[in-house]
Amino acid sequence: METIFTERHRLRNSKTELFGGQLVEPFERPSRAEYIIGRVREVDLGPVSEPDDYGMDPILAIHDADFIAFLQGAWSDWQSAGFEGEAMPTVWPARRMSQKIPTNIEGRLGYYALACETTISEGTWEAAYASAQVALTGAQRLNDGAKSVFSLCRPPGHHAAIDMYGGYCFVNNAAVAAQHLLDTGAKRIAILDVDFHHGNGTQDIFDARDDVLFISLHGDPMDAFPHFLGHADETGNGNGDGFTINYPMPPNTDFKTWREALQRALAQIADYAPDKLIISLGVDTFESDPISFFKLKSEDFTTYGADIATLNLPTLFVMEGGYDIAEISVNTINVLQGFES
Ligand code: Q9C
Ligand code: ZN
Repeated sequence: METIFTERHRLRNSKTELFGGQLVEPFERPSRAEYIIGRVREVDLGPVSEPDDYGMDPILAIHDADFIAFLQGAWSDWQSAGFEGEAMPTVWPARRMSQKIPTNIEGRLGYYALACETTISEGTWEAAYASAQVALTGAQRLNDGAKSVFSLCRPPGHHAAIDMYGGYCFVNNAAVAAQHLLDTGAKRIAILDVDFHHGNGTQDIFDARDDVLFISLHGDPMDAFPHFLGHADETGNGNGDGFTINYPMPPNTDFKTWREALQRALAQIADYAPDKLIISLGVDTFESDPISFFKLKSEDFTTYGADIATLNLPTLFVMEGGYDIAEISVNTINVLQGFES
Protein backbone atom coordinates (compact mmCIF):
# COMPACT_ATOMS: atom_id res chain seq x y z
CA MET A 1 0.00 0.00 0.00
CA GLU A 2 1.27 3.45 -0.91
CA THR A 3 1.63 6.05 1.85
CA ILE A 4 1.23 9.78 1.22
CA PHE A 5 3.29 11.84 3.66
CA THR A 6 5.03 15.20 4.01
CA GLU A 7 7.48 16.48 6.59
CA ARG A 8 5.48 19.71 6.59
CA HIS A 9 3.36 18.17 9.35
CA ARG A 10 6.18 19.34 11.66
CA LEU A 11 5.00 22.92 11.15
CA ARG A 12 2.20 21.97 13.56
CA ASN A 13 4.28 22.13 16.73
CA SER A 14 2.38 23.86 19.50
CA LYS A 15 4.00 23.77 22.90
CA THR A 16 0.83 23.87 24.97
CA GLU A 17 -2.49 22.08 25.40
CA LEU A 18 -4.95 22.90 28.17
CA PHE A 19 -5.45 19.56 29.95
CA GLY A 20 -6.64 18.95 33.48
CA GLY A 21 -6.36 22.64 34.30
CA GLN A 22 -2.73 22.79 33.27
CA LEU A 23 -0.80 23.68 30.13
CA VAL A 24 0.92 20.45 29.07
CA GLU A 25 2.86 19.31 26.00
CA PRO A 26 0.18 18.52 23.39
CA PHE A 27 -0.79 14.85 23.00
CA GLU A 28 -1.04 15.59 19.27
CA ARG A 29 2.68 16.14 18.67
CA PRO A 30 5.07 15.78 15.70
CA SER A 31 6.62 12.54 16.98
CA ARG A 32 3.31 10.76 16.30
CA ALA A 33 3.76 11.02 12.55
CA GLU A 34 7.48 10.27 12.82
CA TYR A 35 6.74 7.00 14.63
CA ILE A 36 4.14 6.01 12.07
CA ILE A 37 6.24 6.80 8.99
CA GLY A 38 9.14 5.00 10.67
CA ARG A 39 7.04 1.85 10.98
CA VAL A 40 5.80 2.19 7.38
CA ARG A 41 9.42 2.06 6.28
CA GLU A 42 10.45 -0.62 8.80
CA VAL A 43 7.86 -3.12 7.56
CA ASP A 44 8.21 -1.94 3.95
CA LEU A 45 4.48 -1.29 3.63
CA GLY A 46 5.01 0.23 0.18
CA PRO A 47 6.23 3.41 -1.49
CA VAL A 48 6.11 6.72 0.39
CA SER A 49 5.17 9.72 -1.76
CA GLU A 50 4.92 13.47 -1.31
CA PRO A 51 1.47 15.02 -1.75
CA ASP A 52 0.52 17.04 -4.82
CA ASP A 53 -0.89 20.54 -4.32
CA TYR A 54 -4.61 20.87 -5.09
CA GLY A 55 -4.78 24.43 -3.81
CA MET A 56 -7.52 26.04 -1.71
CA ASP A 57 -10.58 25.14 -3.78
CA PRO A 58 -11.11 21.63 -2.36
CA ILE A 59 -10.78 23.00 1.19
CA LEU A 60 -13.28 25.77 0.44
CA ALA A 61 -15.63 23.16 -1.04
CA ILE A 62 -16.10 21.94 2.56
CA HIS A 63 -15.25 24.83 4.88
CA ASP A 64 -16.66 28.33 5.33
CA ALA A 65 -14.42 30.92 3.65
CA ASP A 66 -14.33 33.30 6.63
CA PHE A 67 -13.42 30.38 8.91
CA ILE A 68 -10.49 29.49 6.67
CA ALA A 69 -9.41 33.15 6.51
CA PHE A 70 -9.56 33.16 10.32
CA LEU A 71 -7.32 30.08 10.53
CA GLN A 72 -4.85 31.62 8.08
CA GLY A 73 -4.59 34.85 10.06
CA ALA A 74 -5.15 33.71 13.65
CA TRP A 75 -1.51 33.43 14.75
CA SER A 76 -0.53 36.74 13.25
CA ASP A 77 -3.64 38.47 14.67
CA TRP A 78 -2.93 36.97 18.11
CA GLN A 79 0.66 38.18 18.04
CA SER A 80 -0.45 41.63 16.88
CA ALA A 81 -2.73 41.79 19.92
CA GLY A 82 0.43 41.50 22.03
CA PHE A 83 -0.12 38.09 23.63
CA GLU A 84 2.87 35.96 24.56
CA GLY A 85 1.38 32.48 24.84
CA GLU A 86 -0.21 30.38 22.12
CA ALA A 87 -3.64 31.37 20.84
CA MET A 88 -6.64 29.90 22.66
CA PRO A 89 -10.19 31.09 23.23
CA THR A 90 -11.56 31.94 26.65
CA VAL A 91 -15.11 32.98 25.72
CA TRP A 92 -17.85 31.44 23.56
CA PRO A 93 -21.19 32.47 22.02
CA ALA A 94 -23.01 30.34 24.59
CA ARG A 95 -26.77 29.80 24.96
CA ARG A 96 -28.94 32.85 24.13
CA MET A 97 -25.92 35.04 23.22
CA SER A 98 -25.29 36.80 19.90
CA GLN A 99 -23.87 34.80 16.98
CA LYS A 100 -22.43 37.94 15.30
CA ILE A 101 -18.80 37.28 14.38
CA PRO A 102 -16.53 39.61 16.38
CA THR A 103 -13.67 41.53 14.77
CA ASN A 104 -11.32 41.09 17.74
CA ILE A 105 -9.09 38.00 17.71
CA GLU A 106 -10.19 36.81 21.16
CA GLY A 107 -13.79 37.00 20.04
CA ARG A 108 -13.05 35.28 16.74
CA LEU A 109 -11.21 32.43 18.51
CA GLY A 110 -14.26 31.83 20.68
CA TYR A 111 -16.60 32.03 17.69
CA TYR A 112 -14.67 29.46 15.64
CA ALA A 113 -13.50 27.07 18.38
CA LEU A 114 -15.53 24.09 19.58
CA ALA A 115 -13.00 23.42 22.34
CA CYS A 116 -10.05 25.31 23.79
CA GLU A 117 -7.46 22.59 24.40
CA THR A 118 -6.09 23.09 20.88
CA THR A 119 -3.85 26.14 20.72
CA ILE A 120 -2.94 27.87 17.46
CA SER A 121 0.71 28.76 16.97
CA GLU A 122 3.19 29.55 14.21
CA GLY A 123 2.89 27.11 11.31
CA THR A 124 -0.47 25.65 12.37
CA TRP A 125 -2.29 26.76 9.23
CA GLU A 126 0.56 25.68 6.92
CA ALA A 127 0.56 22.17 8.44
CA ALA A 128 -3.24 21.91 8.33
CA TYR A 129 -3.17 22.90 4.65
CA ALA A 130 -0.47 20.31 3.90
CA SER A 131 -2.43 17.65 5.79
CA ALA A 132 -5.47 18.27 3.57
CA GLN A 133 -3.25 17.92 0.49
CA VAL A 134 -2.06 14.54 1.82
CA ALA A 135 -5.70 13.41 2.01
CA LEU A 136 -6.52 14.81 -1.44
CA THR A 137 -3.53 13.10 -3.02
CA GLY A 138 -4.60 9.78 -1.50
CA ALA A 139 -8.13 10.27 -2.84
CA GLN A 140 -6.80 10.96 -6.32
CA ARG A 141 -4.72 7.76 -6.17
CA LEU A 142 -7.99 5.85 -5.78
CA ASN A 143 -9.30 7.66 -8.87
CA ASP A 144 -6.15 6.57 -10.65
CA GLY A 145 -6.91 2.93 -9.84
CA ALA A 146 -5.26 2.17 -6.50
CA LYS A 147 -7.09 -0.40 -4.38
CA SER A 148 -6.01 1.26 -1.14
CA VAL A 149 -3.92 4.22 0.00
CA PHE A 150 -2.70 5.48 3.36
CA SER A 151 -2.84 9.26 3.77
CA LEU A 152 -0.64 9.89 6.79
CA CYS A 153 -2.35 13.14 7.72
CA ARG A 154 -1.18 15.30 10.59
CA PRO A 155 -2.79 17.35 12.10
CA PRO A 156 -5.91 15.19 12.17
CA GLY A 157 -9.27 16.43 10.87
CA HIS A 158 -12.44 14.69 11.99
CA HIS A 159 -13.41 17.18 14.73
CA ALA A 160 -13.17 20.13 12.31
CA ALA A 161 -16.62 21.19 11.10
CA ILE A 162 -17.71 23.62 8.37
CA ASP A 163 -16.73 26.59 10.54
CA MET A 164 -15.23 25.14 13.73
CA TYR A 165 -11.83 23.83 14.85
CA GLY A 166 -10.80 21.98 17.99
CA GLY A 167 -9.94 18.52 19.29
CA TYR A 168 -6.52 18.93 17.57
CA CYS A 169 -8.26 19.42 14.16
CA PHE A 170 -8.43 22.42 11.81
CA VAL A 171 -9.34 21.18 8.32
CA ASN A 172 -11.47 18.05 7.93
CA ASN A 173 -9.14 15.97 5.78
CA ALA A 174 -11.52 13.03 5.31
CA ALA A 175 -14.38 15.33 4.30
CA VAL A 176 -12.18 17.22 1.84
CA ALA A 177 -11.11 13.89 0.32
CA ALA A 178 -14.72 12.65 0.13
CA GLN A 179 -15.85 15.82 -1.67
CA HIS A 180 -12.96 15.51 -4.11
CA LEU A 181 -14.06 11.97 -4.95
CA LEU A 182 -17.66 13.15 -5.46
CA ASP A 183 -16.48 16.04 -7.63
CA THR A 184 -14.46 13.66 -9.82
CA GLY A 185 -17.12 11.08 -10.63
CA ALA A 186 -18.17 9.20 -7.49
CA LYS A 187 -21.91 9.07 -6.75
CA ARG A 188 -21.72 7.78 -3.17
CA ILE A 189 -18.91 7.77 -0.59
CA ALA A 190 -18.94 6.01 2.77
CA ILE A 191 -16.85 7.36 5.65
CA LEU A 192 -16.25 4.92 8.49
CA ASP A 193 -14.75 6.67 11.52
CA VAL A 194 -12.99 4.23 13.85
CA ASP A 195 -11.17 6.86 15.92
CA PHE A 196 -12.02 6.58 19.63
CA HIS A 197 -13.66 10.02 19.50
CA HIS A 198 -16.85 10.81 17.64
CA GLY A 199 -16.18 12.48 14.29
CA ASN A 200 -18.44 15.43 15.03
CA GLY A 201 -16.98 17.57 12.25
CA THR A 202 -17.54 14.97 9.55
CA GLN A 203 -21.06 14.26 10.79
CA ASP A 204 -21.91 17.96 10.81
CA ILE A 205 -20.52 18.55 7.32
CA PHE A 206 -22.57 15.76 5.73
CA ASP A 207 -25.57 15.94 8.08
CA ALA A 208 -28.16 16.82 5.43
CA ARG A 209 -26.64 14.88 2.51
CA ASP A 210 -27.35 11.42 1.11
CA ASP A 211 -24.23 11.21 -1.08
CA VAL A 212 -22.03 10.53 1.96
CA LEU A 213 -22.83 7.80 4.47
CA PHE A 214 -21.14 8.62 7.78
CA ILE A 215 -20.74 5.88 10.39
CA SER A 216 -18.80 6.38 13.62
CA LEU A 217 -17.75 3.97 16.39
CA HIS A 218 -16.73 5.92 19.47
CA GLY A 219 -16.74 6.54 23.18
CA ASP A 220 -20.23 7.56 24.32
CA PRO A 221 -20.35 11.38 24.33
CA MET A 222 -21.92 11.20 27.78
CA ASP A 223 -18.44 10.15 28.91
CA ALA A 224 -16.07 11.19 26.12
CA PHE A 225 -14.92 14.15 24.05
CA PRO A 226 -16.45 15.87 22.06
CA HIS A 227 -19.35 15.39 24.53
CA PHE A 228 -21.92 17.33 22.48
CA LEU A 229 -22.43 15.14 19.42
CA GLY A 230 -22.32 11.42 18.61
CA HIS A 231 -25.45 10.02 20.26
CA ALA A 232 -27.22 7.05 18.71
CA ASP A 233 -30.36 9.07 17.97
CA GLU A 234 -28.48 11.36 15.56
CA THR A 235 -29.31 9.88 12.16
CA GLY A 236 -28.97 12.86 9.81
CA ASN A 237 -31.45 15.51 8.71
CA GLY A 238 -33.39 16.39 5.56
CA ASN A 239 -32.02 14.51 2.55
CA GLY A 240 -29.42 13.09 4.92
CA ASP A 241 -31.97 11.34 7.15
CA GLY A 242 -30.68 7.80 7.66
CA PHE A 243 -27.20 8.54 6.31
CA THR A 244 -25.58 9.22 9.70
CA ILE A 245 -25.14 6.23 11.99
CA ASN A 246 -23.51 6.38 15.43
CA TYR A 247 -22.30 3.56 17.64
CA PRO A 248 -21.48 5.14 21.01
CA MET A 249 -19.92 2.68 23.45
CA PRO A 250 -19.22 2.88 27.19
CA PRO A 251 -15.96 2.96 29.15
CA ASN A 252 -13.89 -0.25 29.03
CA THR A 253 -15.48 -1.50 25.81
CA ASP A 254 -13.40 -4.45 24.58
CA PHE A 255 -12.71 -5.70 21.06
CA LYS A 256 -15.53 -8.26 21.08
CA THR A 257 -18.18 -5.55 21.62
CA TRP A 258 -16.40 -3.05 19.37
CA ARG A 259 -16.15 -5.63 16.58
CA GLU A 260 -19.90 -6.37 16.78
CA ALA A 261 -20.53 -2.68 16.10
CA LEU A 262 -17.97 -2.79 13.29
CA GLN A 263 -19.71 -5.77 11.67
CA ARG A 264 -23.03 -3.93 11.74
CA ALA A 265 -21.36 -0.86 10.25
CA LEU A 266 -19.75 -2.93 7.49
CA ALA A 267 -23.11 -4.47 6.59
CA GLN A 268 -24.65 -1.00 6.41
CA ILE A 269 -21.82 0.20 4.16
CA ALA A 270 -22.31 -2.83 1.90
CA ASP A 271 -26.04 -2.01 1.64
CA TYR A 272 -25.20 1.60 0.70
CA ALA A 273 -22.93 0.31 -2.09
CA PRO A 274 -20.57 3.30 -2.18
CA ASP A 275 -18.12 3.87 -5.01
CA LYS A 276 -15.31 4.32 -2.51
CA LEU A 277 -14.66 4.02 1.22
CA ILE A 278 -12.78 6.41 3.49
CA ILE A 279 -11.60 5.22 6.89
CA SER A 280 -11.01 7.93 9.49
CA LEU A 281 -8.26 5.92 11.13
CA GLY A 282 -7.66 6.81 14.74
CA VAL A 283 -5.88 4.23 16.86
CA ASP A 284 -6.78 5.83 20.19
CA THR A 285 -9.07 2.83 20.81
CA PHE A 286 -5.91 1.10 22.10
CA GLU A 287 -6.06 -0.19 25.68
CA SER A 288 -3.27 2.07 26.91
CA ASP A 289 -4.11 5.24 25.00
CA PRO A 290 -3.56 8.06 27.50
CA ILE A 291 -6.80 9.99 26.82
CA SER A 292 -9.29 7.26 25.84
CA PHE A 293 -11.18 4.34 27.42
CA PHE A 294 -11.54 1.42 25.01
CA LYS A 295 -9.57 -1.79 25.45
CA LEU A 296 -8.36 -2.88 22.01
CA LYS A 297 -5.08 -4.81 21.91
CA SER A 298 -2.47 -4.53 19.15
CA GLU A 299 -3.53 -7.77 17.40
CA ASP A 300 -7.14 -6.53 17.28
CA PHE A 301 -6.09 -3.81 14.86
CA THR A 302 -4.88 -6.46 12.40
CA THR A 303 -8.18 -8.32 12.76
CA TYR A 304 -10.33 -5.29 12.06
CA GLY A 305 -8.17 -4.22 9.13
CA ALA A 306 -8.98 -7.61 7.56
CA ASP A 307 -12.67 -7.13 8.44
CA ILE A 308 -12.74 -3.82 6.55
CA ALA A 309 -11.12 -5.47 3.53
CA THR A 310 -14.08 -7.88 3.21
CA LEU A 311 -16.06 -4.96 1.74
CA ASN A 312 -13.76 -5.15 -1.26
CA LEU A 313 -14.01 -1.39 -1.90
CA PRO A 314 -11.33 1.10 -3.02
CA THR A 315 -10.29 2.38 0.40
CA LEU A 316 -8.54 5.53 1.56
CA PHE A 317 -7.15 5.44 5.10
CA VAL A 318 -6.91 8.95 6.56
CA MET A 319 -4.91 9.25 9.79
CA GLU A 320 -6.77 10.76 12.72
CA GLY A 321 -5.89 10.26 16.43
CA GLY A 322 -3.88 7.87 18.59
CA TYR A 323 -1.67 9.05 21.41
CA ASP A 324 0.19 6.21 23.08
CA ILE A 325 3.55 7.06 21.57
CA ALA A 326 5.19 3.65 21.89
CA GLU A 327 2.36 1.73 20.21
CA ILE A 328 0.51 3.95 17.74
CA SER A 329 2.84 3.05 14.88
CA VAL A 330 2.39 -0.70 15.40
CA ASN A 331 -1.37 -0.42 15.74
CA THR A 332 -1.77 1.83 12.70
CA ILE A 333 0.31 -0.39 10.45
CA ASN A 334 -1.44 -3.48 11.84
CA VAL A 335 -4.73 -2.13 10.42
CA LEU A 336 -3.13 -1.56 7.02
CA GLN A 337 -1.41 -4.95 6.95
CA GLY A 338 -4.59 -6.67 8.14
CA PHE A 339 -6.42 -4.98 5.27
CA GLU A 340 -3.86 -6.24 2.78
CA SER A 341 -3.65 -9.81 4.19
N1 Q9C B 1 -9.94 14.13 29.03
C1 Q9C B 1 -8.48 13.27 18.05
O1 Q9C B 1 -8.33 12.12 18.43
N2 Q9C B 1 -9.27 16.31 24.72
N3 Q9C B 1 -8.76 14.28 18.88
C2 Q9C B 1 -9.72 15.13 25.39
C3 Q9C B 1 -9.80 13.95 27.59
C4 Q9C B 1 -9.43 16.38 23.30
C5 Q9C B 1 -8.92 14.08 20.28
C6 Q9C B 1 -9.60 15.29 26.90
C7 Q9C B 1 -9.22 15.12 22.54
C8 Q9C B 1 -9.21 15.34 21.05
C9 Q9C B 1 -8.30 13.60 16.61
ZN1 ZN C 1 -9.50 10.51 18.69
